[in-house]
Amino acid sequence: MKNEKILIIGACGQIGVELTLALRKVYGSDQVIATDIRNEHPLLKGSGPYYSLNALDAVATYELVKKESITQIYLLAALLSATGEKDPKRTWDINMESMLGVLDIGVQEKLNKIYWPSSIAVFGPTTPRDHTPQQTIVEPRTVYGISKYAGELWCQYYHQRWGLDVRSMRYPGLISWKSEPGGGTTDYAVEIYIEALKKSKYTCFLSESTYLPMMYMDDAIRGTIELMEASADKIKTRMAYNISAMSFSPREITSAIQYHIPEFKIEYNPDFRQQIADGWPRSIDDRAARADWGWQHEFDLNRMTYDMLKQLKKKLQLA
Ligand code: VAH
Repeated sequence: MKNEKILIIGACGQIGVELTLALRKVYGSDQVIATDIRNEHPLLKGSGPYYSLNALDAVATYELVKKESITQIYLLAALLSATGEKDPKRTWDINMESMLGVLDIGVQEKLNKIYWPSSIAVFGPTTPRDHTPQQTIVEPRTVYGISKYAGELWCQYYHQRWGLDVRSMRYPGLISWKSEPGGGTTDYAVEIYIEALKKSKYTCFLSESTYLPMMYMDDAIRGTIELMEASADKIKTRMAYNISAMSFSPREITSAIQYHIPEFKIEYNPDFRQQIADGWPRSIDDRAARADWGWQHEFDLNRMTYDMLKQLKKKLQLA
C-alpha cells in the first residue's frame, strides 16, 4: 500500500463520495480522511474516518493536517455554476478562500501533492466552441468559471513560486448514479435517467440541441487518480488539463435512453441555465492529457446509458 495519508475536503459531494471510495480502495480505508461541512454521506458510513470540516476554516484544516500527518489534500468543496449565480460573492469566497488556505498549508507543511478540480466552465462564449484547445481565449461568464480560472492561475503560481505539486483538470459535465449532482448546469444529464426510470418522462431545462462535453463518473475518478499518480515529470502544465470523453445533446441522450425505455418522453423548458450552457464548449481537445500522462476515456454514451439504467434500477429498487 502506498505510504500516503490523504485528506479529502468536500467528500460528500457528487465527485467527493466516489473519489473517497476509490481512494480508499487504492490506499486503504484508514489512509483516507473524509471531511465535509455536511453530515457523512450514507455511502461513506463505515468505509473509513470522517470528520465534520468547513473548507473555509483554515485553522481547523491545519490542525487536522497536523493531527493526521496528512501528505496529500484533495479539495473538492465548491459552489457550481448554477448555484453560484444565485450568490456570486459567496461563491467567490467559498471557491477561492478554501483553495488559497489549502495551498498555503501545502507550502507550509511541504505536502506531497494537492488536487484541486477545475472545469470546462472556465471557457466562455468567446472561446472556440468545437475541440476547444488546451490554451485558448478564456473569458468565463459565470462566477464559478471565474473562480475556477483564477484558481488555476493560483495553482500555477504556487507551483512556480514554491514548487508545490498541485494538479488539476477541467472536468466536463459528470454523470453518476452513486452520488447526487451538486447544482450544476449539466445536472440534467443525471436527472433524466432517474426520471426516465421513475416516470418515463422528463422536462429538460436545456434545449434539445444543447451540445455539452460530458463524462461518466467512473472515467472521471480513474482519470483523477491517474493524474495524481503520474510522475511529476509527465505533468507539463500546472494550469488544469482539458479532459474529455464525449459530447451529446438532450436529444441524443433521450434517444440512448429510449433504446432501453421506448415509452420515455421528454419536454423542453429552458431556464437560466441555457445561457450558461450556450457560453460553454461543445467539445474539448484533450490531446495534451492523452499525450502527457496517458489519459483515455472508456465510456461512451451508449455504454454509460446501459450502466446508469442498470445501476439506478437497483438503487431505486425498481429492478
Ligand atoms: C456544472 N457540473 O454544471 C458542473 C461542471 C462543466 C460543468 O463544472 O457547473
